[in-house]
Amino acid sequence: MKCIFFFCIGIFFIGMAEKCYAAPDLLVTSMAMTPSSQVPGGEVVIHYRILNSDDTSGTGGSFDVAFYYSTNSTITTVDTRLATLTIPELAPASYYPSSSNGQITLTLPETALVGTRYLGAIVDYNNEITESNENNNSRSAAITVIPLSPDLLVSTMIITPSSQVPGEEVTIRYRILNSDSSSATGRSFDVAFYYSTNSTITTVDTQLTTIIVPELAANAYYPAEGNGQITVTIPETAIMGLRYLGVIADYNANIAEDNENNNTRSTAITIIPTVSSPWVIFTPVILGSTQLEE
Ligand SMILES: [Ca+2]
Ligand SMILES: [Ca+2]
Ligand SMILES: [Ca+2]
Ligand SMILES: [Ca+2]
Repeated sequence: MKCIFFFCIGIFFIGMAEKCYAAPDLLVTSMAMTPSSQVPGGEVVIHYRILNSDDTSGTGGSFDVAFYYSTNSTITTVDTRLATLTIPELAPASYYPSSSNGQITLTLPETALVGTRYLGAIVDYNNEITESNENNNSRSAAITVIPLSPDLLVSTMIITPSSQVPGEEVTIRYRILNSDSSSATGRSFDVAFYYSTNSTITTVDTQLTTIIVPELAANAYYPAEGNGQITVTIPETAIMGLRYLGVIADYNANIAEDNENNNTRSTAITIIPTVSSPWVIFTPVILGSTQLEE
């Protein structure tokens, strides 16, 4: 009997508390994204909608919603926060935006792991609004994180002069392109320059020099403006006639690409004999030095 009494008293006070303590209740009613798969560092548009579901209490002021990247579907404030938005005061039983979904563009972390991951929102993440229910404020949706797939090309290769003797220098003007429209390279990579007896350049040709190219965004060139320029020396052993200099982007295969078979470019160069006989050049020098010694 005593127990029933206290139970009834308890119910009475809970009922009183609910009546006296009217409060808003914020929810995220919509959380969708386009595209549904994206590479690390890529952009995703979130379509969201926020509701104050309480029939009688407004929020009394603006509040914030935060958007997160998470490796699981439960979004908490320890997940990776990507953006925040301030939402204006919401009247009882009203939505933001009032008539359709809102949109916000998020950038996936560069470190996002390939596979099924989650983007989510927490309304009033910093708890500025006291609500009748604080445990229904988050919502998440799955996204497939896909691997980066840049495509490197050598878009320009010009040699000056177009003929040279063995052991002398030529200037190569070059330009490197990441031709993929959505994937950055994610890191720097190496480009090598070669001498070859034929127009097909491979890593077994004679490597002349290498350069490091910084990370390239989607559809980005290196250099960003104009051509790069590098000086190389024709091997002393180069054979007279039509030979080739070439470039291989990512020659040491550090970047996984959509197409690994379009990374080379070559340009012909004519290897010419030394203009004058060594005797003509060196004989006076030898004579001169001999005379000085006397
Ligand atoms: Ca709530
Ligand atoms: Ca709250
Ligand atoms: Ca390529
Ligand atoms: Ca590659």
